Amino acid sequence: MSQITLFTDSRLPCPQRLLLTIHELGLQIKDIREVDISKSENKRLEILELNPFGAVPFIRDESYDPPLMLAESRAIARYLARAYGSNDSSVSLLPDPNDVLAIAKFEEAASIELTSFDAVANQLVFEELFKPYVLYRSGL
Ligand SMILES: N[C@@H](CCC(=O)N[C@@H](CS)C(=O)NCC(=O)O)C(=O)O
Repeated sequence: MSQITLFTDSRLPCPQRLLLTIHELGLQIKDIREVDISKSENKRLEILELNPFGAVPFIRDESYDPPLMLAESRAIARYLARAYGSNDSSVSLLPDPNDVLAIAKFEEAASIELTSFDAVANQLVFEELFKPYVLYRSGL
């Protein structure tokens, strides 16, 4: 069991990106705190004190003193893979740190995901799924 608290709204794309990593690592999260974005819980003072960006996901890892506070789903995913994943490069989620070619291809894929895929897919999911859901819930 890790010493990690995950602050998330599990319905949303950035948190799901991280949940996928957690699932792939088989990592046990000590505490999962759901922060309901549709109720603006991410803008509450106690959340802003932990993450001034007021966005999810973010983590607190109490394996350290002081605890590590980390935001940004991709940064958290890479941290978890490095800190809690296997060192065996045949199963690791990250490239072998000594293999420059593997690192180059990993960085290429990561950049494509960020700039070409997510830039479009995130907007599409918001317009097609999240916005109608919020409008439906508010009776509009
Ligand atoms: N680039 C960040 C973005 C975090 C982010 O924008 N999260 C969204 C959910 S997908 C959020 O919390 N939006 C509410 C807000 O920013 O007010 C990541 O990958 O974690």
